[in-house]
Amino acid sequence: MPVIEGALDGAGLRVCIVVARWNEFVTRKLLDGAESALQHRGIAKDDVTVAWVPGAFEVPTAANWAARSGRFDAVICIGAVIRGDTAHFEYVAGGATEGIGRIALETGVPVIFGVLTVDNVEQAMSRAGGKDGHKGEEAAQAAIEMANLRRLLRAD
Ligand code: INI
Repeated sequence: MPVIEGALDGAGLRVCIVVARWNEFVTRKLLDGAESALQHRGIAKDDVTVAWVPGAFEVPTAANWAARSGRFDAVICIGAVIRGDTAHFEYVAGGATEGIGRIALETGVPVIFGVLTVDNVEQAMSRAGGKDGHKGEEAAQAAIEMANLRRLLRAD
């Protein structure tokens, strides 16, 4: 029975990171972790493109452009949606989540969900290199694994 996994070897892969400026004190930490993890796994700095967008709601738009460009083996989406007192959270978080998932399925390019959807700043910080890990690093690893798995599985 064949069992395959994407290797965590980034050599030769080209990655686009789309990052939201909203809550930049969190998203910059996630970006730093993602960039470090990509380099740690062998991706050259010149093979990583960073695209800033206003907020998480705009992340899928830019991710869609990047995924369809043919220039990247994976797209990493980074944002931080922090719950406030209004329904805005649900719309922004829901829009980003649905959009990112749809682009991945429609394009076949790995589009990785590195968007925090949390109740407060404390939860965000603990997931951006604090006690609950580093979602930026995790997103980078997921991107490499999926880009390599795609090469093993896809028909074209
Ligand atoms: N964008 C975020 O990335 N995080 C948030 O927490 C957030 N909140 O809370 O409103 C947020 N809103 C902006 C949104 O992403 C768009 O940039 C804006 O609505 C313009 O389309």
